[in-house]
Amino acid sequence: MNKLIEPHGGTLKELYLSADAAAAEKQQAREYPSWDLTYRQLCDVELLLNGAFSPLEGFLSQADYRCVLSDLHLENGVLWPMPVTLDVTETFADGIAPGSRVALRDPEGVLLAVLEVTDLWRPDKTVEALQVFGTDELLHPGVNYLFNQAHPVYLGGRLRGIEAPIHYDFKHLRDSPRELRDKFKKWGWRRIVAFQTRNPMHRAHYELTFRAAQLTEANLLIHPVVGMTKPGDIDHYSRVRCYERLLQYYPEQTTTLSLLHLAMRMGGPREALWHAIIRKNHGCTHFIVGRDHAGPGNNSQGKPFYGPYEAQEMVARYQEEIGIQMVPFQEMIFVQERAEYAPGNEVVEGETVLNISGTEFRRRLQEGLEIPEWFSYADVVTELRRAYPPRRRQGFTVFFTGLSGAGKSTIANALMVKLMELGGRSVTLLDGDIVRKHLSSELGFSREHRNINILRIGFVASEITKNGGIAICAPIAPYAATRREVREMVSPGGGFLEVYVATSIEVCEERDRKGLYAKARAGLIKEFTGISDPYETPENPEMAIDTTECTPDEAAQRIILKLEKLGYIK
Ligand code: PPS
Repeated sequence: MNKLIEPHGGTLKELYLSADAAAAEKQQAREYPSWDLTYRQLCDVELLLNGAFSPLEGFLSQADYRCVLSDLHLENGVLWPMPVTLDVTETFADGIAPGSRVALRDPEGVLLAVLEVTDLWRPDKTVEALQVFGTDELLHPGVNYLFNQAHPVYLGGRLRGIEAPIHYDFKHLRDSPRELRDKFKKWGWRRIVAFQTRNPMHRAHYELTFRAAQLTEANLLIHPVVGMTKPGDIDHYSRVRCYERLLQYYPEQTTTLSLLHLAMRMGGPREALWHAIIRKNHGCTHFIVGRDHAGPGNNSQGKPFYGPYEAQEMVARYQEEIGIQMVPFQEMIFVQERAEYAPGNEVVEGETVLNISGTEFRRRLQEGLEIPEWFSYADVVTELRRAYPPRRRQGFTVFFTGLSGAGKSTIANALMVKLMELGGRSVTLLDGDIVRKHLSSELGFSREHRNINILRIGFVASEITKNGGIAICAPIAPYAATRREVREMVSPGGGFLEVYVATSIEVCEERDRKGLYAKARAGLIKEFTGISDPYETPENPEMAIDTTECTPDEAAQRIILKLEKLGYIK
C-alpha cells in the first residue's frame, strides 16, 4: 500500500496508565514534588498523553532536544521538528535530579501525570530561538515566549498519564486521536484531508477546503487549534461558533469538525511539519498546507519571518517520512468577473481581484461597517459581530498617569461626570487615593508595592472594560513596564487610552495641595515620586495634557473628543 495514504494513522502512543496503576501512582504522587503546569504546558501534556505527539513518550531528553534543534529528528532518527520541553524555575529545579519523579498538576491541583525525570539542563535560549525559529527577534511570538515566559531549566523524561485535562466547553467537538480514528473507521472514511486553522473561516477558506477534498477524493476534517494561538487572535469561543455555522455549507456527510488543544509556536515551516505529524496521528491521510502556514507575521524590518511557500517546501520534503500526503494550496482570491474564487496562480491578467485583508476585516467589524457577501457568510459575520461589537458598544479604560498633584484626579472627575452625562455605559473611577484606601491599604510605595497596586487597578479595569463599562484610572503609575502590562491586560477586551498628565515637577511642587512635597523635601516621606523616587515619562501615550495650559474642564473635553474620534463614543 502507498505509505502516504495509509488509513487511520500509524502506531499511536497513548501514555495513560491502566485504572489500577493510575490509582496506585496517585497515592505515591503525594510524596513527589508538585509542578503546577502553565497553560502552554497543559496543552503539551494533553497532546503527549493522548498520543497526538506520537512517537514521543514524554518531554524531550537533552540528547533528543539537541538533535531536534539541529536536524529535526530525535536521537533515534525519527522525524520530530519541534522541541517539546518542560520548563521550570531555578527554585523548583533545585530539589530535582535525574531519577526524581514530579507530579504534574493542573491549576486546580488535579494530578494529570507523573514525570520520571531523566534529564535536567539549562538551555541556551538564543541557540534554540535561532535553530527553531531562524531568528532571535522578540517580535516573533515563539521567540518572545521562549525568552520572556519560558522558565530557565528544562526537565526531560517519560510521562505516566493519570487523567486528561478537563474541558467544559464544546465537549461534543473534542476528540483524542483514538476517538477520531474510531469515528473515521465507523463512518467508513479511509481518505481524510485535514485543515488546520487559528482564524475564523470565511468563503476563501471554504472554497479552499472544498476544492482540496474534491481534488483528493477525500473526506474533510476541519481541525482548528483552540489551545494557544498567536496573541491577539480572535478567541476560540467565537471561532468555534463560526466553524459550526460554516459546516452546514458542505455537502452532507463529507465533512466534520474537531478541536485540537495545541499550543502553537508560530514556527512557520517547522511548525507545518509538526502539524502534519499531529494530523497523521489523528488518522488523516492528507494535510492542507496553504500560503504562510503558521506564519508569525513581520519582523522589525517589516518583512515576513518566513517565505510564503517555505512551509510547503518543508512538508513536501518530509511527507513520505511522515506518511501523510500534503495538499499544497495557493491563496484563494475572489475574481470579480467570474464571481468566484480561484487559486492565486490561476488568475489571468486583466481580471479584477477583490480582497479584504485581516486588518481591514477587523476595522470593518470595529466600526460596524458592511462586510460583503463574497467575503463571508452572513451567519458567520453575525457570530463575529456578536463577539466583537463596534467600538461605540465596547468598554474602554482611560488610564491617567503623572506626578502627585499633576491634576490627574481633577481631570478624571470632570471626565467621569461628562461621560455619565452622555449615558449608555456605567463609569467607574479608580483614583489613586481611592484605590489605596479600598484595594491596596496594606501597600507602601516601594517599586514592588507600586507595581502590585497598579496591576490590581489594571485587573479591575480589564474586567470592567471586558464587560462593556468605562474604567477611569488615575494613579501615579511611575513605571513604564507596569503601564505596558496594564495596557496588555485591558486591550483584548476593549479600548485603552493612556493620558499623560504632563504637569512639571516644579509646578506640582509649587502647588503642593496636600503639603506632601514639603514633607518629602524635609525627608519626612520616603520614596516620594519626583523627589526621591523615579517617574518614567510615557513615550507613546495616546494623549499628553499639561494642566498649566488648560483648565480641567478643557482637558476633559479634549479627552471626550479623542474618544469620539476613536469611535468609542458617538
Ligand atoms: S502609585 O505609584 O501609582 O502606586 O501611587 P498612587 O497609588 O497613585 O499614589 C496615590 C497617592 O499617594 C500619596 N503618596 C505618595 N505619592 C508618591 N510617592 C509617595 N511616597 C507617596 N506617599 C503618599 C499621594 O498623595 C498620591 O496621590 P496623588 O493623587 O497622585 O497626589
